[in-house]
Parts: sequence; C-alpha cells; structure tokens
Amino acid sequence: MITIYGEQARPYCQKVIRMVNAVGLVYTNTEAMNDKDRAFVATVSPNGTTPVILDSDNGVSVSESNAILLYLADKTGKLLPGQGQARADGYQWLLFESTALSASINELYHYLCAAPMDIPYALDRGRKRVLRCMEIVDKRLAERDFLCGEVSIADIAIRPWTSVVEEFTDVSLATFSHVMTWSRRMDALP
Ligand SMILES: N[C@@H](CCC(=O)N[C@@H](CS)C(=O)NCC(=O)O)C(=O)O
Repeated sequence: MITIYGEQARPYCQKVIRMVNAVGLVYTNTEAMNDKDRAFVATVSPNGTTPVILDSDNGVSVSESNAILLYLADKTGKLLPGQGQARADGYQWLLFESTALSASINELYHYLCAAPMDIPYALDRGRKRVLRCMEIVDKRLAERDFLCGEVSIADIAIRPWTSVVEEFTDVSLATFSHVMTWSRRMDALP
C-alpha cells in the first residue's frame, strides 16, 4: 500500500495519483493532514513540500514528485522508458517538466494570484514562457503518440499541467491540437 500525503487536486499530487493508478498499485491519499502527518512530511521532504509517499511494503518514503515517479517505476518495472535513446528522452522530458513547464506555470500563477501588485512585465514574460513550453510539447507530440514513443513517466509528469494552461494564459488548449489528442489518450489509461 502506498500512502500519498498531499492535496489530491494539485498537479504535483495528480502526477503521483495518475502513476499509482497506471501501474496498478493500491494507495490511500492523506489529504487532510493532522499534526503527525505534517511532522512526517517535514522529516521526509527536505523542502517541506508535498507530495510525499510512504511505501508500506518496505517502509521507503520519498518526496519530490518526479523522484516519486522514478521510485514507483523502479518498484514496478512499469512506465520507465526503455534503454538507450528512449531512456535518455525520458530523463530529458522529466526534467523539462520540472525545470521549464511546471516552473513557468508556478511563476505565472504567483504573479497572477499572489503578487501584491500587477507587474505587466512579469505577467507577459510568464505567459510567454508557459506558451512556449506548450508549443514544445505540442511539436513533440505531432510525431508520436507519447513523449518517448511508449507511454512513460514523462507523460504522467506533464499531463496534469496541461489542464491548467488555459485558465492561466487565456489561450484555449485547442490551440495545441496534438496535446489535446494526447490528453484524451492519457485520460483513457487506468
Ligand atoms: N518540486 C516539488 C514541488 C512540490 C510543491 O510545490 N508542492 C506544494 C503543494 S502542491 C507545496 O508543498 N507547497 C508548499 C511550499 O512550497 O512550502 C515536487 O515536484 O514535488
């Protein structure tokens, strides 16, 4: 049994929930955390962030959503891209998700919803960076069904973010037609 600590609706937690479902693991989601849960998260996550998981099979705990995806792929032997180029592509797109796509969406979210004042330069820059990431993913998916050929943790990591792009940028997701088709493909997985 995998215990997932974190708010289910958040994209980072969604990545982990999609992963456990796709690889067929049983999980429980500890969404409303009590003091003991919060203390546990603080011990496991160097940055104090969720999601965090605890694997009751072996007592292993992991934080950082992409580290969790890698751990679960290793544990089950599923959704890790194959060898050679496919494996390298998997690492590349996983890091693209954390350093470009989710980073730019989080930055834009901050300037849209949390900054104490409107900063047009920051909003414009954030919006452009998010849309550029979407163009990159759309172009990649124009030539293949999944980012690394077969479905993998790279797809699992990216899928939750594509749901929030429209809301934050005011650009319809339909603009990215290959992402739209891929999203439906992803949502048909277990
Ligand atoms: N790099 C982390 C980021 C996770 C993250 O930002 N989680 C949010 C909740 S969705 C959080 O814990 N925020 C509280 C904080 O940053 O202190 C990951 O991939 O898991």
